[in-house]
Amino acid sequence: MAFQSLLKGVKRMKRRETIKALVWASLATTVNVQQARGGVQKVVDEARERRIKWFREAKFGMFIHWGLYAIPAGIWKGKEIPGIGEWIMFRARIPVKEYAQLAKQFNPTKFNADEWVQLAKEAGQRYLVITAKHHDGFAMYDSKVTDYDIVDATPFGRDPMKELSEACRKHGIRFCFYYSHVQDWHHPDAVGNDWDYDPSQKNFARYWEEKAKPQIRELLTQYGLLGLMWFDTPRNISYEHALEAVQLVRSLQPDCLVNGRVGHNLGDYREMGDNRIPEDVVEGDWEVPATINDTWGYKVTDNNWKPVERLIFNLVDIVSKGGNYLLNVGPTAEGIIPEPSVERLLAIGRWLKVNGEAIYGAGRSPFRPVNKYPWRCTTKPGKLFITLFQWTDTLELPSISQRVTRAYLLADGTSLKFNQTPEKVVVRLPSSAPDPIASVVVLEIE
Ligand code: FHN
Repeated sequence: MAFQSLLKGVKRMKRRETIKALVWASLATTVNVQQARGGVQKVVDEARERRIKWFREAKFGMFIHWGLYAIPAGIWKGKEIPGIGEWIMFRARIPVKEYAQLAKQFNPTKFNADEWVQLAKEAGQRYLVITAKHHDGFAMYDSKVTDYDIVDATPFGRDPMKELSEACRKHGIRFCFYYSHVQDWHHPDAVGNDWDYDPSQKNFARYWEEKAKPQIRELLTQYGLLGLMWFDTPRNISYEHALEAVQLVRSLQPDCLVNGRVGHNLGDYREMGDNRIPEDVVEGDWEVPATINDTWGYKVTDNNWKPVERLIFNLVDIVSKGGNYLLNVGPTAEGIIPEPSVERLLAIGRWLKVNGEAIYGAGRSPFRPVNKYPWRCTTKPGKLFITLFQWTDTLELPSISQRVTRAYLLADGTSLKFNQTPEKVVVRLPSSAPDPIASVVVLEIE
């Protein structure tokens, strides 16, 4: 009996020792894993820092929504379909077979890649993101995965993405693709189309393997180096699928950025809501995709064009809060960018030619909340750029801790008198503004 209890005691002790050892071992492993994780994290962060550099500098990009939806341009069977133009198939519940017929008419003979890219260049846009495939599922490039693409299914027969990628390279613009990875109203297993296909019969993994992944691979291997892959409407994508999309990009083009809408916070930067400019400074890297009128894809009845004053304000506002402005054009089925968009983009470009120093590579405003002030401030080492949208005779800024050494107009270098006290800085302005829309005052600080 005594021997048995002794044995039990020894066993109990051994068990306790074993548990203790395990706990230590696990702690030791935790430490190692953490160290390893730290190391991996550092490598991951460094790679991202390298990738994102151009994006931080660029600030302003051209978004292009172009697809079969440009043919109906918002009108189906004589009726105007409410909402954004590229959603016409969904909004009018157009059967796949009927919508696919549009391809036979798609012949954008006026398309000229060089002209589009030159417009972006003149507008001061540094990157161009175009819909390789929107939610309608039609590939606007030569896809081997399906015949439902611009080269195989239209009389046009050319690959506009090839032409655009070459024009971008020629003009020094970063070429980027939009790809609708979750919604595809043409594929029976993808998300979105519940009028042709029964949602309960869908097998998303099948769509993912046979269309989405191979097409993403094509885009990353057939058009040279891409600036970024712009995914959209992640909906209920699983973590694994979103991760797979990112890994696919990383494995084929390690320097290609991935936008936030890939899902599960796995992108390189955050995508704000459409046309949603935050109220104040937002840390980290982000972008606002925005329209010039109210649609992305061409819609003949949408003439609600934002004035150029508003577009320039938006650009400066977004940059002062730390983001990028991705401004959309919706070309017609003939391949023409609507004139009101062209006029506005050229006007922004003219403004940027004079005032670009306040935008490209510029940092956030130190004056917060940003929306409290009628002007916007952007920054570079040793410089504050104050963009004024209403001209006054004196500009009054809140207290600046560094000493201001000089003030001048960015447009022509005219020196400005100023007075700095611990409470404020007051700058005297000339009687007329150098620019009727927005003028920049530069303060040099110690
Ligand atoms: O559904 C799309 C829409 O058509 C358009 O492409 C925009 C652009 O940001 N993204 C989705 C809605 O957020």
